[in-house]
Amino acid sequence: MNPKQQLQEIICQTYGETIATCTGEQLYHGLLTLCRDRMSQTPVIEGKKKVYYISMEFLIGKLLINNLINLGIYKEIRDLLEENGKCLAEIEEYEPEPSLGNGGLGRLAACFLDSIATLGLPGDGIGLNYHFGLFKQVFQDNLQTQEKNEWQEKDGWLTKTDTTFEISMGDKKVKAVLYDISVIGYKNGLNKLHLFDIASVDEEFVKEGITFDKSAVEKNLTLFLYPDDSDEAGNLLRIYQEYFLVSCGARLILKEMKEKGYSLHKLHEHAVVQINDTHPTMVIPELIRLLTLEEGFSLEEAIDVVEKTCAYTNHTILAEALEKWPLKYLERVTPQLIPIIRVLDKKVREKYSDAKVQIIDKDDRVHMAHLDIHYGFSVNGVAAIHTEILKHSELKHFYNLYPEKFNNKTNGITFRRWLLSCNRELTDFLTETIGPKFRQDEDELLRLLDKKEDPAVLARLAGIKQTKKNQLAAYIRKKEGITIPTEAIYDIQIKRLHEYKRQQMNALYIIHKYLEIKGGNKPKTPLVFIFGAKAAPAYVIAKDIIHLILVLSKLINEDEEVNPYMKVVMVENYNVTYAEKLIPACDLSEQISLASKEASGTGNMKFMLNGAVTIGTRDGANVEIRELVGDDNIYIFGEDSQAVINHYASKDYIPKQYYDNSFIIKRAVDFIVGEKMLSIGKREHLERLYQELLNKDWFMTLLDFVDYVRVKEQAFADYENKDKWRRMMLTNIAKAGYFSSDRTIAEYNADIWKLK
Ligand code: 26Q
Repeated sequence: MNPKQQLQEIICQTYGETIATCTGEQLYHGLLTLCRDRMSQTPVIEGKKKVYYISMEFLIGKLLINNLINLGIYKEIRDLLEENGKCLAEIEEYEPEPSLGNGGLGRLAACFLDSIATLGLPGDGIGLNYHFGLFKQVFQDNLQTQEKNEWQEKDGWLTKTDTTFEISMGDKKVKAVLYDISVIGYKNGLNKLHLFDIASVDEEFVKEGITFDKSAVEKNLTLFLYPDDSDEAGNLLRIYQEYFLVSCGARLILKEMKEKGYSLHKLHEHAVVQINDTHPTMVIPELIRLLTLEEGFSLEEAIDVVEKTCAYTNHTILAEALEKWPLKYLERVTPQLIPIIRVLDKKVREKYSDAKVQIIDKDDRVHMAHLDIHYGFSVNGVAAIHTEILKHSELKHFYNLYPEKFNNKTNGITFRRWLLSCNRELTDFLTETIGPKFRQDEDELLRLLDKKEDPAVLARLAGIKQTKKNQLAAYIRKKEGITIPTEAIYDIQIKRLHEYKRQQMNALYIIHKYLEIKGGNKPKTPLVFIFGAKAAPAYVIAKDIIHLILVLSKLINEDEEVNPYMKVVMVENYNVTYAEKLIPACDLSEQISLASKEASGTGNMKFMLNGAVTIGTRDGANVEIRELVGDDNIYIFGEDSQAVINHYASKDYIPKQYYDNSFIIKRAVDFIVGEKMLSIGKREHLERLYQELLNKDWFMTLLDFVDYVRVKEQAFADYENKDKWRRMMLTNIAKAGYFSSDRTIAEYNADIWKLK
């Protein structure tokens, strides 16, 4: 049956309605039924070797439109709905967004699942089924507060399986239950995202906001995803979650291997476990434990097989994000792993005397990354510069031991979600202009370069950007109650709030601009500055920065003298769904992390693909974007990573000196604690931030600020040259093919997984 007829039948049978008469919610559920039915008839991807992508996070976003696209029935369904006066975008509003990730690392895992299936490779995700996921952000009095995020539906994508395991953690025992979400490749077969839960989970356990008794693991284990800076009390719970994930994952892998009739002695020929940052590192000792204890392996052989099966991806060089768990915590949560970790540590000590490469350090902390590097066969960074920093700086002692293990896999994004789904207008235009092949072969985008001097093509690109800005402005008016002009430059910074990402530098620029306008220096085209960012609940300075931006937004948007020329919006509860609306509307993409600190970034790639021009530092994948588009099609500023690394080494960066020596820095920084700000904002937060910038500024905002202002002014000036800007847009889109996660996954497969 064709999909149109099938949907009509589903709606008629379940609701006794037609497509024209049924409600949006009924249509949503009808479409769910349609997709699930078609997916259940899609063949599972098979092969003699399979990758297990094990991760604490899978930030998958809404699935309806993505699944329609990958099933190859999107256009038919959209047309049918339109014929009946319905709109898919409105129907999508009924779908809750699963919030199973913090940010980049989780979203990358989701893009990878899409690409693995699209390339027809056998590969499943293994993660946790957090009931309330990452918190929902709510602004109150210009401050972030946190609430639980209820995303699970009675009738949704998640299906309960009958796979269960008993998991022991110290004196606690829980029953694990497996839930699955089907992952369908673009016009290809089916893989799975396996999400483990506990049978005894108790949703009623949550009190105010997101507070709950952290000790009752049998009830709370899968309630929340831990935000990226845990407080003391949360550390143990985080370790319980990590161990639960890996123990379930390891059992599932061994179970599947046995079901397929493979010998576990050849595990590495049939399975590869990709460890997404150090969070699932305990899968290594857990696999060794299960193989020795339950499968009769000798310890030597178990270690040998596991070492050949596990591969590790590093996503960060921030010291505070590298997991080092106190041995005494692990003793409480996973006493059964301690003897194994000790053996693994001892074997390293027998071979290498260097204290820097030991697994257990002198303070009895277990360095999870060290475990991965010694007992995995591959270590990869996520962008060229990041891998170079790992090899020659952060992990250089390991690189000296195992140069052959190190490799780079520059991140990518799935074009199905970040182009086909979020930017229909651009997709249709590209199809018209360069043909449909770019959907499966990203290099085809290069053909757009032939049209660089074609005024009609350039005008169409500008027209599409305008359409997306109009749509975004309407959405922001509805969601945030803020009106932004549509004939304006949209400057957007959306990512987790972290000092190293330097939202505070962007905020200082906004102050600068505000004061310039007050002084009569008005921009030709109005400027709209948009932010979206969640701060980890315990990250004080990050929350102060949110306060700064929200107060600026109030002050500026209400100032009649200035608001015709600029507006500032911080969207509430930024998530994947919001990103899909913001990215296509962007003119200037803010990628301004302190050089050396952003491992890769993936938002930068999404913006580029949608025709935004980047303003950024020479950090992460910005470096590769710059190489691809050339200096004329990107705005680069600030000191490079080597200079930054040198500043840290010689401890010679003193922010106060920059403040004292620059009028524009001093003027902007002082404004934070000036009368105007204090009349709206809270002194405690603004003063703390002011002091931080002046006396610490660990991520060197003031170091790069003057150059940032210079380059940003240049970008805004260039925007006035319509042809020039449009050609930059076109070049960015055309060169974005390299950042398809299909390319990234093909490289993982060729160099690490070797599935076929
Ligand atoms: C660690 C310990 C305890 C609790 C939480 C954590 C924790 C959780 C999440 C530590 C780190 C994260 C997330 C890291 C992350 O998202 N990294 C980003 O990964 C992207 C994909 O590779 C890169 O593009 C980004 O540059 C990188 O910041």
